Amino acid sequence: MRGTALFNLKKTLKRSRESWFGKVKNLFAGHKIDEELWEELEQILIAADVGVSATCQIIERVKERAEREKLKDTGQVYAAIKDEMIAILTECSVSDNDKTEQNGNGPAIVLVVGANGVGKTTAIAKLAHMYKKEGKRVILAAGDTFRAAAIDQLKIWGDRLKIDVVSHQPGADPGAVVYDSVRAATSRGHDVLIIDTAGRLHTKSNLMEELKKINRVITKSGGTIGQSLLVLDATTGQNGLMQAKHFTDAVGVNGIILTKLDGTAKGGIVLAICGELKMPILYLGTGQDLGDLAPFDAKGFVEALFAS
Ligand SMILES: Nc1nc2c(ncn2[C@@H]2O[C@H](COP(=O)(O)OP(=O)(O)OP(=O)(O)O)[C@@H](O)[C@H]2O)c(=O)[nH]1
Ligand SMILES: [Mg+2]
Repeated sequence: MRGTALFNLKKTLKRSRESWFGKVKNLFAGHKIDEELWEELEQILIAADVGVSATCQIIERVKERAEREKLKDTGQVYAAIKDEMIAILTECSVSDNDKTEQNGNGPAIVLVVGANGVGKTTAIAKLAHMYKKEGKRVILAAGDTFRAAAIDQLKIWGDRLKIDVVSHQPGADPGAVVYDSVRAATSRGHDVLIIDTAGRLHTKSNLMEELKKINRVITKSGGTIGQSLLVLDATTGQNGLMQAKHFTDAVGVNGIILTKLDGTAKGGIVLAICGELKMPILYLGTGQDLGDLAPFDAKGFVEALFAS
């Protein structure tokens, strides 16, 4: 991970480190390796939002390794905890997380879904900014037609970034917006099309049906989804994991953007996502500005979580 990115992540994870992960280091200072140590470690990890599944996985793996390698020194066990966390995060990550290669003549399509208020529209602006800096021609689709303000919000980002936004009137069929955006992106030769979607409709089942329909419309209009990204808000902790299942069933999510990591002491949620959802985290949202999006890197993340 590059120097500044690591520095920003260290800053972002300050609260998680001070509240929880710093305690792991203290726990090992002057403690012998016994059952009490494992129990205290378990309590800290659960409180840090690591989740039951990932916590058990970490402890089992470290215990096994401590026995196999006959580790006596608590410093070695402490290092093993970090190694196993990196291993868990690496196992659920993907080596090639850039699926924004174009599809024939059409654009690479990125569909962004998630519950209301988690940070979808902001994440779309950040992604658009990132792709633009890479020299890609980006276009946005205002697929959240449920709230008039949602369309305006995306248009404001479009103006700021000097990027086209395809939109219809509030209350219009999102499928029609998506259809037009795929056609527009194809005929105007855009490289990447990013589609915003609603986070809330009258009922949850309406929302899931709408997302399924958007999926079908993309195929009908000649496009293929490169990435379906689920946005989760780190401050909602374990509740976010419950939401994930509905979205996964509706659109077959292939990666996660975890936002608002700067606003929580529960950075451990990253391990819970990997442990329970087995889905790769592709980006971290670390603030409200355009540059506050960090590509996820397992080693850099764990280093920042335990940094002194
Ligand atoms: N601190 C912080 N705030 C964020 C981050 N990402 C988004 N936000 C803020 O969260 C709020 C909601 O963000 P939106 O992007 O509007 O969320 P959304 O998912 O599009 O919301 P709906 O369209 O209502 O479903 C805004 O005030 C954003 O500035 C982040 O990484 N860090
Ligand atoms: Mg939005």
